Amino acid sequence: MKALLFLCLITLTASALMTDPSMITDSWMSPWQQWARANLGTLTAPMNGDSDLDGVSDVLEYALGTAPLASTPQAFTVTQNAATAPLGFTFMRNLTATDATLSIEGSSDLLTWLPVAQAIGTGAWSVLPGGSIHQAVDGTVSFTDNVMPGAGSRRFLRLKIVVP
Ligand SMILES: [Ca+2]
Repeated sequence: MKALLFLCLITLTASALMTDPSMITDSWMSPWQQWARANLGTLTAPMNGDSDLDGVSDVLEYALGTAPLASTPQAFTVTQNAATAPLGFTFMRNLTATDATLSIEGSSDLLTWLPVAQAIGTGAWSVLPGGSIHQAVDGTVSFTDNVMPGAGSRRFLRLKIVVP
């Protein structure tokens, strides 16, 4: 009799899970899915979507901690103290995006990109010999390249986000 009672409980629990999405606990979802459910109302939001049509993809909004349903006109602040000073930029890192890998890459021609700094999950930034980076406690990241712009040369930086 006790075994039969146990099986009935399992059946009821499974039935409740299939019909009530609120029964899905956060521990079953990836950090991206938790964020998407809380901010976009769905677990299946496409990462490359742009729910607020501000030009910042939803996965980038996730990694930067910006609101995906309210326009974020400028997610980055470019820093360059003088025309001959190294290029840099500042942005906010979402410290709860534990499944995101952030990579800063540099290029001189927009064709070949080389990594200059990377942070995986909540880990610290690893910086290749290509710049300096500082992350404040609130997640504000300030990166400064070490490539000095010269006459006729160009330098581009980008932030690449990878979420599994
Ligand atoms: Ca957006």
